Amino acid sequence: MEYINKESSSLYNCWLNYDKEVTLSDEIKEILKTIQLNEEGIIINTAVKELSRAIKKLIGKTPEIIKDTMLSHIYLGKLKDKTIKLVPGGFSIKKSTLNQKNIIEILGKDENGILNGVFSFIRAIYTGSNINEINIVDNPRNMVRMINHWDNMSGDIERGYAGESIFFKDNHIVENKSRIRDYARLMASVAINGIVINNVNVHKQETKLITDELLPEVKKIADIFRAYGIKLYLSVNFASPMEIGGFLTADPLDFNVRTWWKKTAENIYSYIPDFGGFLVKADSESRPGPFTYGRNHAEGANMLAEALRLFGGIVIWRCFVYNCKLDWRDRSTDRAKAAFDNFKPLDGKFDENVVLQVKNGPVDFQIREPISPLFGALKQTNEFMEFQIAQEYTGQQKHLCYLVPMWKEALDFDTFANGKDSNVSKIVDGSLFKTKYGGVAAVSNIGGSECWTGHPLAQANLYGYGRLIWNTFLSSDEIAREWVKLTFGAEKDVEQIIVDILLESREVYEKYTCPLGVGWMVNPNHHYGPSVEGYEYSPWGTYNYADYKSIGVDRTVATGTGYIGEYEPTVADKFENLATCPEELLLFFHNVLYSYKLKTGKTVIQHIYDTHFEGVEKVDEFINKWETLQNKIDSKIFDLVMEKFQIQKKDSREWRDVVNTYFYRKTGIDDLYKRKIY
Ligand code: GCW
Repeated sequence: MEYINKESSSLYNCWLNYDKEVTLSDEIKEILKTIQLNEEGIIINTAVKELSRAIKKLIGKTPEIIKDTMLSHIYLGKLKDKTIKLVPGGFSIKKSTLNQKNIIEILGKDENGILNGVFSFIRAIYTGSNINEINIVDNPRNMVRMINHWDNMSGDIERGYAGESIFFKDNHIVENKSRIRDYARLMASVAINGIVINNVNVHKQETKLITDELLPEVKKIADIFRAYGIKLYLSVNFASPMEIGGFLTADPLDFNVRTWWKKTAENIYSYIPDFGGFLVKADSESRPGPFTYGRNHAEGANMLAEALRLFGGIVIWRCFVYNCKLDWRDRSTDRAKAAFDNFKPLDGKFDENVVLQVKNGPVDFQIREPISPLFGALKQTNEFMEFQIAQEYTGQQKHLCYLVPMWKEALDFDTFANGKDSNVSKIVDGSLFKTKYGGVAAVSNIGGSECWTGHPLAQANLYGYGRLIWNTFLSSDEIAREWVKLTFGAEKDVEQIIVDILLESREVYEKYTCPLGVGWMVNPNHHYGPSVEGYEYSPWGTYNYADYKSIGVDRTVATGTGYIGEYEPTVADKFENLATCPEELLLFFHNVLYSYKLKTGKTVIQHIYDTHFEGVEKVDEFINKWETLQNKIDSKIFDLVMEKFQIQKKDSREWRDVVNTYFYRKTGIDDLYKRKIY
């Protein structure tokens, strides 16, 4: 891993970069000199440390920490006032007076709440809020706010685009854990409270993470996380009883197998008393699972749930289950249907401490997908949303793609599962169907690169993810603005330029890549760069059914795969009907002629040509705008972003040319404007 001089690197400090000019009134400066604290606790200690660290930068002096004071001060503690409603992790911040002195109270529902309150207070200062009138009550929307790492013990990260793992190296857990501490701090600052440290594809070495050989080191990571209010979780191999337990079976109904899991859980909790639980990918992409024994997913998950229940742990069972060998010539088969087909019949069959984790779209983290129909279809099962912060299909942290708008769209989507206003956020937070666990998880985009995310602007996705799942009512614009202010400072024109670029970036990426929701036009396996017919599991022809006349996957009930029928009727009708189908998803749901007219009056083929030209022009615009920031922002960030933009410039042209040429040759239809198509 790279050596990093942390204090001086704005790349490394991300949005916790406190070396910025902030104007504070004398009154506030006076308050910041003293912290009053009457409680003890591991997380409270962290809160005090974090607050002191920021204050030192703000007033050039470490605050005094005392039990009792008649002076102006910040008060840190748990909320006692019953009139304010806080949920776990929630907090209130208020300026008031006591004995004629000014005070600011940061009060948490619990220790986590105090830490969240402290980070929120620091954020308020650095984003230029009026601290003289601060008065906040803030509760999380989702109780579980997770990050999933796809880190392997070799040090590689599956779909990692920002360097090597910060947890593992050469099949060991890293010895120097200071970077892990810095990471926990970053995550706690956006209220993440759960982290899975290893890949859902659990290989031989990672299978041992739940054994005495590796648990002493895993414990050290859990200890670091705990101080930041974060629980550690592990991905486990369903076949562990065979791989490390010496069994000949992993059958979930086998008594000895169940006992083995119980003992294993007990042992884990002896090292990590607040261990979060297991994340499981089973019977998917060649991972072992209950199917081998003729058992279903509920039987598999419930076995693990039974082992964890006594200790308060949960099983997070992924729904990314599909048969990658499907024959695409049979038009009734459809990968998009797989999660629903596997899990809908099991609704209500899972134990109380099992959560199903569902990817936002039915296929796989494409730049544009409809919501997975499992949101709404499962009515008696805990359900987490799974997003991907890592940009596997969205430019791999070489291209800029601010993903918050996409996540917001998914969370805001109305499923009509319980009548109108049954939006996805109400399902994943547990409120719509009164399920016990609510939460959101996302695949991490960090690694050992100095700026953590490879592309410095991809930090906005990491930050934005945390902020959005805490408060799903925040807009993409508000989140972008906060991040820019915290990272670059409060200069108005800098803020506007960067916010504009971020907000446009997803559509720009979409323009020069996959049109109208068709998806999958990437190179097989590594998923970077254009290949119109590149779907790796489709040896029988293109995934998107493009021929010389038409393009798109017919997923209608009337003539296609029937996938649309998995939605509630109100939603299904909208998608089924060409006139009401949202056009950005047209080719996800329908196969249409190239001459089909869109609402803009353009034909589909002309839309493809135009958007590909426009996308590339937009990248050039981004570069021009970015150039105006030279000498106005940190030069290392400026240079690194410029370097990435140059890659995006070159590669967006490749996308444009490959896609446009493909369709020009396939259809023989000229571009209306006779632009050069290679
Ligand atoms: O998107 C696919 C990825 C795999 C990944 C899988 C999953 C971890 O290409 O690399 O495996 O999804 O989500 O399990």
